[in-house]
Amino acid sequence: MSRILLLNGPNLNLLGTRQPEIYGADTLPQIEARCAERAAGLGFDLTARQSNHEGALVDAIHDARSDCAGIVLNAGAYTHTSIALRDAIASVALPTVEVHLSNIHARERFRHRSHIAPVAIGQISGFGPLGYLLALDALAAHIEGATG
Ligand code: DHK
Repeated sequence: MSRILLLNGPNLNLLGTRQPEIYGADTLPQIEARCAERAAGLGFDLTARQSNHEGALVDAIHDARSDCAGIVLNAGAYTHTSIALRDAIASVALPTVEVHLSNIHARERFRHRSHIAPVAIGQISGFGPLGYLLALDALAAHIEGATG
């Protein structure tokens, strides 16, 4: 079975207690479990990883080359700052869907720019944890379309 990497960046390990008025009440393990179920329904295995460290996220993206058909990425604040993550996505050339729990375009100006968006196949922002499931649906459809 093909595999998808679900990769979450800094501070997303604190979901559930972190600013719930912005990021919701669900914990990351709960979101990951729902994503694993959704992926299985779509015919994919899921690897879920989280790191607060930019280099570890780059390494996870590189590792995905060996066994993943695509990536769902919430890079957290690195979305707005990290050319290294953008280059990693471009380098592995795996279809990547960018996800944000909050609507980054309705928030502070510094969150409006994403370095990931130009190398992603699309961006889902503002739908809370549902966004991860929408991203899996979109990625699976893309992969199936790409492979025929
Ligand atoms: C998560 C973060 O940690 C922020 O730094 C981003 C994103 C938004 C989210 O909405 O999931 O700006």
